[in-house]
Amino acid sequence: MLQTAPDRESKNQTSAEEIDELYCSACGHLVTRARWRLSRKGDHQHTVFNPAGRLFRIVCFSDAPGAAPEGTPSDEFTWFPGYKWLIAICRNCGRHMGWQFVGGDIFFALIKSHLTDKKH
Ligand code: JPQ
Repeated sequence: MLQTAPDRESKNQTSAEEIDELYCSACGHLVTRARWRLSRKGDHQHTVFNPAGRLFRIVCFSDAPGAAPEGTPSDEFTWFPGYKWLIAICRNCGRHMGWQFVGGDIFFALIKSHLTDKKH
């Protein structure tokens, strides 16, 4: 009998779902999804400095279930006026992934280089 494996079972085919997935670049934990990209202050991506002089390239998402906000909201030097920020860490390995911003709504701004679309 002739048998053909369904496409999805083939190792080097990637599903639309997988392409969407964005993982912690340190541990591979699923952090957010490309389809949850968000524009804030006119752009998805921003280059910002914090008061310690550290430069971050950040990208905005409406949600990031794999990142946990930590501590209490602060409005010190906030990059998004009207929003307070909390540090957001990878729920699996604890790496600093970016920030959760809380204001009229809630969104995440994640450090671009700490995300990868490649599964470990
Ligand atoms: C950002 C920080 C804080 C750290 C402890 C790494 N402005 N906060 C968030 O300065 C800042 C923000 O909106 O970088």
